[in-house]
Amino acid sequence: MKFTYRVYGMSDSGNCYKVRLLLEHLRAPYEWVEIDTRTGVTRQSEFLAMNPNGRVPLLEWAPGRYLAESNAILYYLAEGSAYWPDASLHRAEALQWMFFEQYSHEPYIAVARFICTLLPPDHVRRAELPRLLERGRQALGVMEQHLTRQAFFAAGTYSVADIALYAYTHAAGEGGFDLAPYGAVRAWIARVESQPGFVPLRAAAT
Ligand SMILES: N[C@@H](CCC(=O)N[C@@H](CS)C(=O)NCC(=O)O)C(=O)O
Repeated sequence: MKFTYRVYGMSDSGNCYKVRLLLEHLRAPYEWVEIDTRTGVTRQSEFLAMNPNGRVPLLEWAPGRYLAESNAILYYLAEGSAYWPDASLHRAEALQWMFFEQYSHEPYIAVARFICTLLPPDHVRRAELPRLLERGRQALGVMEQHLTRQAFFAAGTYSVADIALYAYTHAAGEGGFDLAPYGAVRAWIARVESQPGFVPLRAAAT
């Protein structure tokens, strides 16, 4: 019998949502194991045995075999599907935007959202917000520039690069970002949300 993918993830996390969104697009069966990272469970030995880096999402792709890092999981699941481009240059473009997401986008937009939504209003980490907002706006500006010329991030067609960037961009308002000045980004968000199999961030996990 074929093994059903098991995803260890936190429903409210954009990194975990990326994996769920792709699995829904692919209509692939999967089991979702809800992990509340705030309890410290990802830093306990049982979880560290599965992912020594102590983070979700984590994909169990075969019994006892695990893959971490949201964008690596996207690549693994998308290969051979319409969500991973065919041409090598287009695959490289997808990777370019997935690395951009992890280095120039997620560390600012996701972290601002984390501080605003999960930490108490008087938390000392609020002091980080001005810098996070400045850097996050730079990332949104780069996306805006690209999206004024192309409908999607790699090869002009919807791919895992869009899934990786959509996860935290559409929720940027929760981190204090105003998307109003980014018209091309907002139009792209609407295009992503009209893709077959799309599910919103807060849909009940299966
Ligand atoms: N680069 C990783 C980031 C994963 C990550 O930071 N996960 C957070 C939830 S969004 C987490 O597990 N935090 C728990 C912890 O750091 O203890 C990815 O893209 O998967």
